[in-house]
Amino acid sequence: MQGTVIKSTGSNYLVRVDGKIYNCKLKGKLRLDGRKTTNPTAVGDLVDIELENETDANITKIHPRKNYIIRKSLNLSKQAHILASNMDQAVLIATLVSPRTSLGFIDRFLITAEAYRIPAKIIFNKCDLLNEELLAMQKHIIAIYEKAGYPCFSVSSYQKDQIEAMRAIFKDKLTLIAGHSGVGKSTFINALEPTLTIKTGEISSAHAKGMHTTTFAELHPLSFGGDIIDTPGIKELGLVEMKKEEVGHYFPEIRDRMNDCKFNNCLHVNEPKCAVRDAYEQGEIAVERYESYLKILSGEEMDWKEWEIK
Ligand SMILES: Nc1nc2c(ncn2[C@@H]2O[C@H](COP(=O)(O)OP(=O)(O)OP(=O)(O)O)[C@@H](O)[C@H]2O)c(=O)[nH]1
Ligand SMILES: [Mg+2]
Ligand SMILES: [Zn+2]
Repeated sequence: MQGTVIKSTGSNYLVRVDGKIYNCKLKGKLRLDGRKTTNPTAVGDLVDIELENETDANITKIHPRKNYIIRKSLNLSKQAHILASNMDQAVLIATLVSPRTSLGFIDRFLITAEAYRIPAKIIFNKCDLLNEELLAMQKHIIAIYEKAGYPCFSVSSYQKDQIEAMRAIFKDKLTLIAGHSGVGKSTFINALEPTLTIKTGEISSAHAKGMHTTTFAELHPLSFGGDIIDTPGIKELGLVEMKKEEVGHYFPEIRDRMNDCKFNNCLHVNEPKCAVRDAYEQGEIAVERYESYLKILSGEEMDWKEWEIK
């Protein structure tokens, strides 16, 4: 039988086959690219299972992954943790307040998604908490990312009609939901699919940060079609190691223009006849994004090696 891994907690895996869920163990030692992983099987994996009884089974095969995101374990550098696999898209839940998501974090998320070739979207949540000034700021931020080619949305997870309008984005897709702890990932998913009752948490009043309520990634079915993966809050996103010439490839608005630069090794800083600088000076590329690009190019952001590409 073939199924989908919907949750992995250490040595146990939940595998869904036609809506029925089996408690599974992994047979033998399956490895990823000859390298040890803390979880050889991850949420989103397509696997073959052999039944032991009505409720238990063994995973005997992991099918090749369309894509996956690896998170290097912080203490054991050789160990890797696969966060999720086989995604159709990745959606970042961001908030301007309670907690605040920085533009740098959004950029690192988008670069990661570009590196994995996973289409990305951004949903700004908790818009019910925004005053006029913050609403104007959000409008400005949304314009930055839409100009770069990323679809952006503004919602409150407490507004039923707004969340219902979001369903079209998720229909028939396998979506990874990511974002800081406390931005409302689980709350949003519960609102999107009211049959779900995922545990949600409070925001600490002292620091306006989340409490890391969700501790394991879990795939939830959507009754209108598709699946959604809720993940634990991410504090920081490390960047993949990349050469200077590669950085521009992970910014769609730079990637789309770099073939028109005079020099094919153009880094779009101060080279003559640079199509990217020209576009930037014409206002076609957002100042914030270009500055973010320069920052990463200069190596300021290059220390983050927690995440890796596949
Ligand atoms: N005002 C407001 N509060 C919200 C909204 N969405 C979520 N919250 C609140 O934010 C808090 C955190 O929500 P969660 O859904 O647990 O956040 P999370 O992103 O899943 O957090 P982790 O599981 O820790 O990563 C809860 O108290 C929610 O009620 C919203 O749109 N507006
Ligand atoms: Mg959560
Ligand atoms: Zn250039």
